[in-house]
Amino acid sequence: MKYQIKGSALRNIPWEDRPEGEKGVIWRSPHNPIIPRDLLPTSNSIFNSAVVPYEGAYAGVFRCDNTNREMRIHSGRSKDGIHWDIDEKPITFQCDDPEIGLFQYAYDPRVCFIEDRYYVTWCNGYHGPTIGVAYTHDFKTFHQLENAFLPYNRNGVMFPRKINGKFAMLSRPSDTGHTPFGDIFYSESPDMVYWGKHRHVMGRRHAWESTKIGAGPVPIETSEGWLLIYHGVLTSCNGYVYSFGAALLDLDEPWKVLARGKAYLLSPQKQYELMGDVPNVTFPCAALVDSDTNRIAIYYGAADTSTAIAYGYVDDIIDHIRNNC
Ligand code: BMA
Repeated sequence: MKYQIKGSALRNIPWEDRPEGEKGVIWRSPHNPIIPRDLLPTSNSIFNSAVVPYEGAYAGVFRCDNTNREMRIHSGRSKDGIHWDIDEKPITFQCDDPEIGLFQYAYDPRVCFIEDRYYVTWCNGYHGPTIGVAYTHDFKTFHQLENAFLPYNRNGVMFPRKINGKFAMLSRPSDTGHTPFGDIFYSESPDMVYWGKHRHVMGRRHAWESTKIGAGPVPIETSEGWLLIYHGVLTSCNGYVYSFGAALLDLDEPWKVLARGKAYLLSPQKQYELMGDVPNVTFPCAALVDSDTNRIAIYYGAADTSTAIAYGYVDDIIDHIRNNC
């Protein structure tokens, strides 16, 4: 291994070796999609979801749009990170303030362990989309906090530790619609209530991300900087195409981009990515890493319909970023 990952060993990380003939930096599971759209009796689709190691196994928060086509997030558990038990009922948040607790919709969750608890951030309906925040210790009771930002915002992704003594989050200011623009920003908070010191991190640059970008999984701390996997969108004559790529951010000042891959890591190419409720979407929201082997398993939503997984090595992704700047 060339590079160090800061974090724990994860011996039971989901893994399948690179299939013969596979040329990409990362590769898909041949068993994709690992979570089918109809896993729940009332699910129209299960995608753009977040998983974390939990008590020797895995837990997660899943975007399950229901057969009313309402967007909800559900808690789930898994022994192996592949086969999931997802609660049939959506998460109901405990919240002291009825103004914040008034639920409209929830989608695209991320989960981040910091210090002693798991923080969940998601796209929360509050007079338009903004970043909802909650924490849980057990994936049963979820305590909702203040929304992090004013509407309109999406893709709120926390860093897994305080940076310079403050909680830190990436986000992507947006609009009420499908947002034909979008750069990634950094904000910090002393208390998970008040967010400020906003910094521009990066905007659109390469062809595959020429319309907008948004942070994906929780950034991974490495000896080379924060590894950020992010989605990028291009507008084709047929609509949006969602791929994902990677960048390295400075460890102490994460709004400074050290390097950014020119080519995507993965783009919609398989049937389950090309066809579904929204065609041509690969949308990563979580990654598991094993600091002993530098293996990474990336979870991504496929065509706004099902959930898929891709594997690789963090070292190869870092080399891809640097060799392809
Ligand atoms: C974005 C979000 C994502 C979705 C994507 C493609 O704006 O709504 O949840 O995957 O569009 O439809």
